[in-house]
Amino acid sequence: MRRFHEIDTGMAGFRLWPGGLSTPEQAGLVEQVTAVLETAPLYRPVTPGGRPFSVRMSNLGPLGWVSDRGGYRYQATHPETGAAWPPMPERLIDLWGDLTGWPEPPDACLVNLYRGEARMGLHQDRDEADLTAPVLSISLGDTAVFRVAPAEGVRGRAVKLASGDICALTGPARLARHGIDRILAGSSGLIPGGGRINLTLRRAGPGTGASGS
Ligand code: MD6
Ligand code: FE
Repeated sequence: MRRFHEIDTGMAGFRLWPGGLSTPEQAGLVEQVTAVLETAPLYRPVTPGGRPFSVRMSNLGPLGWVSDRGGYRYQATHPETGAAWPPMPERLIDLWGDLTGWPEPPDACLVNLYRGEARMGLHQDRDEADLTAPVLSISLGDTAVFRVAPAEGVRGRAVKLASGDICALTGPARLARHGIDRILAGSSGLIPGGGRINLTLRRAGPGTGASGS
């Protein structure tokens, strides 16, 4: 497992690999993800309350995270095209293994695109079958101000995530509240058209038993 920095957030388990991807690796990943998204176009989901997200989303892999009037869930198909999500690039599956050491491969990769004023409110990731499996997050393009808070009503700590940085929520921090306060527009030229792409890798479906779940 590659060495990481443990960031003090009031809960153990927030791991950061600053510059986890080299500039050529970042560019390659953006190119690969952009190409594969031609068959799974980015769309703007709505919250269960009917409010549109400011972030545009799509997914790669067997399962994809979706939100609509029916709630939050994972499903195998794109809500607008009805097609299966495209496969996850092999590079991402390898990164998950190297960085998390989790015995099962990721089965979901959420793609978030932030442009302009897009942000993401504080939330917990808890739609996965096994809440002990880590969540691995890759930042590409403009720097994000990521907020992590150990509990409700606590402001928590802001951590800047620059292009190529990789972080993970593991252990006690797996259920930390977190969100994106804002994007520092123009801080990177990596994404054609500007903005930030975040790739979040997860083990969403039930495990196979290899991890004891
Ligand atoms: C984002 N990330 O970075 C949103 N969730 O755009 C997340 O919501 C997230 O970065 C779980 C673990 C790591 C994350
Ligand atoms: Fe999250």
